This record gives sequence, C-alpha cells and structure tokens, in this order.
Amino acid sequence: MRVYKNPNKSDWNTLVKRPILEQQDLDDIVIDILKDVKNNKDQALFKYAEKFDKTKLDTIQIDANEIETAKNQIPQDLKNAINLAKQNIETFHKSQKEKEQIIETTKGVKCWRRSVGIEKVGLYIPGGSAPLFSTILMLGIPAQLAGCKEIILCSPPNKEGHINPAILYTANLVGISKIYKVGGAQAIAAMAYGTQTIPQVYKIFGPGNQFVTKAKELIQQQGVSIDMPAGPSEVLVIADKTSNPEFVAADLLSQAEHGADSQVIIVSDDENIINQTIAELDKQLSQLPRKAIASKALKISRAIQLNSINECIEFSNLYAPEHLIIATDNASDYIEHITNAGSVFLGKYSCESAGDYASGTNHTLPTNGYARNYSGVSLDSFVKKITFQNLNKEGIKNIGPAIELMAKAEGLDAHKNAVTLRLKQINNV
Ligand code: HSO
Ligand code: ZN
Repeated sequence: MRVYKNPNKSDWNTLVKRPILEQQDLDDIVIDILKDVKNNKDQALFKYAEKFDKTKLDTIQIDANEIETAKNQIPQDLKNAINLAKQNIETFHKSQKEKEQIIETTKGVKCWRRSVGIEKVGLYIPGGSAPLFSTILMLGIPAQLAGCKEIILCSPPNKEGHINPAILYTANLVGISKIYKVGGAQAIAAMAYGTQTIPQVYKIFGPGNQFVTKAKELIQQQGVSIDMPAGPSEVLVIADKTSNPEFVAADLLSQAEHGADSQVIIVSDDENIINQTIAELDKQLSQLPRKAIASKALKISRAIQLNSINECIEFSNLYAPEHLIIATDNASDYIEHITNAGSVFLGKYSCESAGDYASGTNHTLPTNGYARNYSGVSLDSFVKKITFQNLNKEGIKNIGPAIELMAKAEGLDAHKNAVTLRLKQINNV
C-alpha cells in the first residue's frame, strides 16, 4: 500500500484515478461469442460449457432433483443465517415501495405515477473461487417485491457440470425456479437474445468478470438494459484518532480479498492511525486464505494523510467510492457533507460486511467513480414508472388555451387542433 502524506490538492485528481485494466482483444472475443449465441443458441452454449467450463452438459436447465440435493448439502446454521439476511433485505426493500399518489395539478387535471415490475429479468451469478450466493438475495428479493413476472438465473457450472449448492439453495429460497448452467459472456448473450432453453429478458443484473461486463455493455447498445456499468470492488475508509486500526485493517482486507484488481483506500488526518493500520494489515493478511489475491489488491491501494477529516470527506467525494466507511466516533456529523458514495457505513461497528450480507441494504453498488451519477440497485431498479393522467371537461377548459398557445408557438397546429376541437365541442353542448 502506498502512503501519501499531505499531497497537494492539485495531485488529488491523480490520486482518485482507478487502476487501468488491460483490455486487449476483449471486444473481438465478446462480439464473436454474442454473435455465436444469437445464431446457434443452445448449441453454442453446450460448446462454450465444454470450452470454458470444461464440462460436457446433457441439459442446461437445473431440475427439481438438483435443487433437492442442494438443500440437503447446506448446513442448518448457514440456512438460518441466509434466512436472517433475507428477512432484513426484504424489510428494507419493502420500505422502498412508493405510495401511488393522485395529484390534481389544476382543477380537473389529475396525474399519477404507477410502478410496474419489469416483466422479464435475468440475474447473473458468477461461480469460481467465491460463489456469491448473497448476490442472489440482493437481486432476487427486490425483483420479487417489484412484481417481475419472470426471473431467471444463470451461473457457470463446475467441471462436474454442477452449480454450487449454496447458489441453488438461495435461488430456490427467493422463488427463482428457472436456473441455467451457463456462465460468462455467453450467459449474457443467452439472456439478451433467448435460446431454445433460455427465455429472453428485458434487463440483466449481476456482477461478473471482464467478459461478462463487456457483454453487458454491448447488449445494452442493443436494447436490453443492465443494472449499471461495473468495475472492480472498492472501499474508502476515513479514520481519525478515535478509530480502531484493527477494525479498519479488517475492513480494507474484506474488500481487497474480492479480487486482485480491487482498490482499498484509507484516508486519515492522523499519522499514527495510518501506521498502525498498515501494521495490522500485514498481521491480518498473513492469516487469510485469499492472501495472494488481497496482497495484489493492496499493491494498487493507497493510504492518504490529509489535514482534517473535513478534507478527507472532500477527497472521498472526489473519489466517489462504492463503499465509504467513516470509522470515527462522530461519523454521523458528516452525513450532510457526503455527496458521492454508493453506500455509507457510519461508526466503528458498521463494517462493510454487514451491508455485503445481512443488514438489509443492497450490495450491488456503483464502482469506478459511477457513484457520482448512479445509485446502487434497489426496488426502483426492477420497476418502470408509468405516468397516467385523466382530464375532465373542466380540466381541458382550464389548461386548453395555454396548450393551444404553446402549440401554435411551436408551429405544431395538429397539436393545437386536438385541444381546439374538444373546447369547441364542450362550448357547443
Ligand atoms: N462487497 C461486494 C459484495 C459481496 N461481498 C458479496 C461479499 N459477498 C460488492 O462490492
Ligand atoms: Zn464484499
């Protein structure tokens, strides 16, 4: 981790830059996969399972027996833990339901907005070394609450042709029955175009590697929407002399272990806290099973000493972190000054892991500076808001003349006529 002591403000723009990812050949490879799946459908999926997942599949769709087997493989205490998380995520996301309000803007003119679930959504859950079954809760629960009619899930199979049982168990728990053994860019293509087995969806959610991210970016240009642009995970911790370096180091490592490209940052007004945190990082890192990954992430990470906590907040706003932890005793004092962050954790007991798993907030959040203009996933991500209006005679009489004048001024006489004809009819009756 590189340490920067009181860097000049003119250097801040460089310090908030994310590491640049090597992306060579990615476009061509992914474009080919998308085309192949579009043309050859299931046949292409079987082929890619053999090529990338090293498994020969008989069928792509998971059946009821596989779900039953998975249920028996999950220990009861883990089931209880998943259930606790599910309850909290449900409670928090339910609270995001908007009350429909009919607003009379002018006498006789009523307008309102109705949230309608996106009919068909697809969730992508990566497999690999850390199968993120918690992400199924974060995406499946709001999808169900929003009233999405068809919710499908794709996840890559292992060499034996199976999906991780925790993924199957959690998907089943949140009521997702259509689960497919497909990973990578080919999964995104299958959900975007549809195949003989996999239904086409209107919006695709979920994290993934560079191929998945690129595929999502490309299919977005073809009319299928996506949750948000994705990049490596990140956390920024603001610490002062009241912070606990052991906790801060643990929080930094919890993001660092996600991937070698994750970026973790500590910003503090206190040199001692920075030094103690760095010492703690070394100590805790050596005990981690994923230390190889985490230590690579630490190499591209930063410790920055600034003059005051207010300056730390200013720096954080410029960086726009996916996760912001304010690990100080008076964390709540800064709430109003936070302008850019995906999700904020206040005080020493609010670790990022709480939000990653079980407090109730969503862990699908904007990375790579997108917290400047994107929100994390919520109930809103799974609905469209359709506006309605109803004008009675009094309503069109009240606003009609204004519409006529505006339409005339825009040179759109047909628009004007639509009002004039109605006003005439009303006045003749
Ligand atoms: N921290 C991740 C989410 C996650 N963590 C899932 C553990 N499991 C999002 O940046
Ligand atoms: Zn995490």
